[in-house]
Amino acid sequence: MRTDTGQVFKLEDYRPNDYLIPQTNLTFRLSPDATHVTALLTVERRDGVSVSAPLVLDGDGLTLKRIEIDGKKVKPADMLASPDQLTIFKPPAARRFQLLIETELAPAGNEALMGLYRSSHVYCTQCEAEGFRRITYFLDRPDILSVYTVRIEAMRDEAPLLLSNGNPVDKGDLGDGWHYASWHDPFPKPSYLFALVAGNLGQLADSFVTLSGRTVELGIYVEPGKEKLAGYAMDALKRSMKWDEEAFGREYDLDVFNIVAVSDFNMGAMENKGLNIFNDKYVLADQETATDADFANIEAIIAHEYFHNWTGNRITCRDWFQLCLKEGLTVFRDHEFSADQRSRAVKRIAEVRTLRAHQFPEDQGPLAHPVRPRRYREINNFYTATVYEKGSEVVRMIRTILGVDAFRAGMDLYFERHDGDAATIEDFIKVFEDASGRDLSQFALWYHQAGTPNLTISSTHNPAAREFTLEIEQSVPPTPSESRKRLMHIPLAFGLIGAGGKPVAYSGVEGASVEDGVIHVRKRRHMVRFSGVAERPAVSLNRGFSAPVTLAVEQKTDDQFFLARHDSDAFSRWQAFNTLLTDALIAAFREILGGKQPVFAARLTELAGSIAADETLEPAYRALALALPGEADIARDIGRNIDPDAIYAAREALALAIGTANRDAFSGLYERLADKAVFSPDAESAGRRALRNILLDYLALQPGGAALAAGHFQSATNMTDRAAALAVLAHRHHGSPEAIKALAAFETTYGSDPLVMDKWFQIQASVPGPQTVDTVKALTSHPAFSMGNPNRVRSLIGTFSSANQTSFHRADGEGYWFFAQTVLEVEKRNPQVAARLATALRSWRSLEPLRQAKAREALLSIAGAENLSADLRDIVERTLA
Ligand code: 0A1
Ligand code: ZN
Repeated sequence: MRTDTGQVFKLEDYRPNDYLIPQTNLTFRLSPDATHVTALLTVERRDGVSVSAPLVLDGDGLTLKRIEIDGKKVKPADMLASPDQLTIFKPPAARRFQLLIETELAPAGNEALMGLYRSSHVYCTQCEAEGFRRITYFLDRPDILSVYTVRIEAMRDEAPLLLSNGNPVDKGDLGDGWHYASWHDPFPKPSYLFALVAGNLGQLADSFVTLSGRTVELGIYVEPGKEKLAGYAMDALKRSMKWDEEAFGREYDLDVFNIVAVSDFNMGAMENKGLNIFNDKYVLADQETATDADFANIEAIIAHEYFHNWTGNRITCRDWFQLCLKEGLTVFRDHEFSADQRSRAVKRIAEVRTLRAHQFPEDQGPLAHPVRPRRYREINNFYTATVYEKGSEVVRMIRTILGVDAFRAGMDLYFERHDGDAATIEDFIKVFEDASGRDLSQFALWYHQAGTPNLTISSTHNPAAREFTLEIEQSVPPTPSESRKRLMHIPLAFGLIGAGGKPVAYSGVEGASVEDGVIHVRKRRHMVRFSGVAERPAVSLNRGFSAPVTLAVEQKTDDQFFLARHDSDAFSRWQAFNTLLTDALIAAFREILGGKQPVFAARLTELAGSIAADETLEPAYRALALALPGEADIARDIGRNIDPDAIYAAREALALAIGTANRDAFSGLYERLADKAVFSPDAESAGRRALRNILLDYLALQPGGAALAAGHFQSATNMTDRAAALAVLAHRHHGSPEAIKALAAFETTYGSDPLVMDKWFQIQASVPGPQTVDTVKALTSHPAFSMGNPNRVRSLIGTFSSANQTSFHRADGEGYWFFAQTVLEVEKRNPQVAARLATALRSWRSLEPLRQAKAREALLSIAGAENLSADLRDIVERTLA
């Protein structure tokens, strides 16, 4: 485990290395405890660099076995080799030389899952961000692009399949039960994109003919016997390849494209050139074992990794500060893909909900950082919602500002100008400036400045002057190490809506530049005057969520109700209803704290009923509208002095009120939505299931609810319905005979399927109430649970700490204590997963004082542990700072 050195990496310190490595030849002789890696590197001194410049290579826990330069052994006096670094004091005077390095690794004991490791006896690698240095000494940084040739030798029994990046070039027998395969990747790439897989895996094969008529062989490799479960992923891959040709003009460039699913993986998946490695959760699916959400995630992640081939691989990042260059852009691309494959409006609402749930709290807490950070201690901790999700929103805003055509011209220029480069955010912004002639310098602050901007907006109408005025004021809150903020360029899409939901025309506008329904907010304060407006319109603001900001709008409740029924922008219509729900929940929270029973306006519960019944709206949209804001969302809107129990009570009260007011209608609709057709994972069928399942959640609080949910569970023909019913029983009827029976039946049926058991862990870890701390503790001893498997840890401990407000934040602090101990236990094996878990405590300062004190003690107990990893120390210290 890499312990903290206290070193801080700074963007301003970037400089190219003195050396390049244009070619890398690797030979792996695989064995679980003593794999030998021979790296033959062509090293080249950069022009202008002194011949006396030492060559300093990165390592991480390496054992050096042999080192030669141009075929001659390097003398001990001419070098310094530690597990974490290799220095050659005086490399040869010739500009180019050959450096041979042999290292020995023990993949079977690698529980950090970085570098070369084993997952269920399959050898695999994970090199982003700095895992390659756990394989051999190298210039392990993204601006060192090298052409790789890889030879893998293994026992044929143990590893009949041998894969690496690029195209296969050779294979054969070596005698004594050994065999080999060689791969060559003609595209120069950084070391973080290197990959190797060796093992016994089943294959699903297919092919794709590209735009220019080349045939690409496609392979998805999974645990033998599970090939059929990769069918949806394969279909998603082919759709992704086609879409990237149509939407971005991007064609695939190798003869083969392989995907391997492994069951131990730190993240979702990895875009290694020509050999994507996936967490099997994002590959394996059928109706029996996967939910509609799983299918949608598979489609999105397959697309994401595939799209990286151009945005990440062909054009990579100069350094890790530029991570958003590939991630924000690729998330934007996968969002657009999903929007085209599914319902655009529903997709947008879901994206915004995710952004608010994950990125807003990050941006508003101690871990806030710019989309392009300027410093880091541990880069693994910067694979964040800010870099990914906000990074995607920034790209979306560029498109909004430029318009679709100029945006596409900018993207074309990006691919043309930077193919083969390790590029920067400045390069990216420049292509859009050059393609459109616009000045994006103020806009670029979105990359450089942390924090969620706020817009305070009020309106006035002067009927005599036929003038409607919007007063808009921007502010950006201070964030760690950035107390003073500069004014941003915020593209605010809007609509003025009159009676009947028709757009209101205006004859002129002044006070801000307004183009195509977008107000360009650039100053601290704008008075935007619309002339020729006879009647007071309702204003629909931040349509389509055109900017990732918070709004404080002074708006009449009547207008909100009006917008929730009539806004022609689907996102804003959803937003209007969601705002009404949030306002009602916050009011109820205050009533509960004051010892009162909350009462909800009849027109709110009626509106919920009419949205549910509105056949002009797609079912998936109605399901999203009926999903009450989550407890954490409500907490974020309240802001401080949070009492999670009171929030929970407020939310339950509203769910009960809506269900009670609409019982018969919900019940009738629930019956009508029962799916009689053959199962299909398509978005439309999934939408009907989503609506029916949310209705079940409301009806479960009504008389006969437990029996209804139990019936739903028993008659379910797919995992979406089964898991939804199980969650309803476990959450709404905790401890009831129906819940106990269903949990046991589920365990019996799926006990040997780890991915399905993850759902069982998740459902139990999210049961509200103080008792769940004990349930989760007990489940850590369940035979299907393992502290060494990231999916299991995330399902049980991650769900408990980030999706169970009343239990994790138990008033006596027991949730925090258990959590702190568990984080330290996970850290011994896997520091990266532990550090990510620990972020669950990032909003501790918004809790009420007693919980705040207990959360702080738990954080301090982690911080005080000995030999903390760089990963965990970085998170905990920033959280406490
Ligand atoms: N580049 C991947 C994310 C990723 C990052 C680090 C990993 O190793 C620990 C794995 C994957 C993506 O964006 O999908
Ligand atoms: Zn990515």
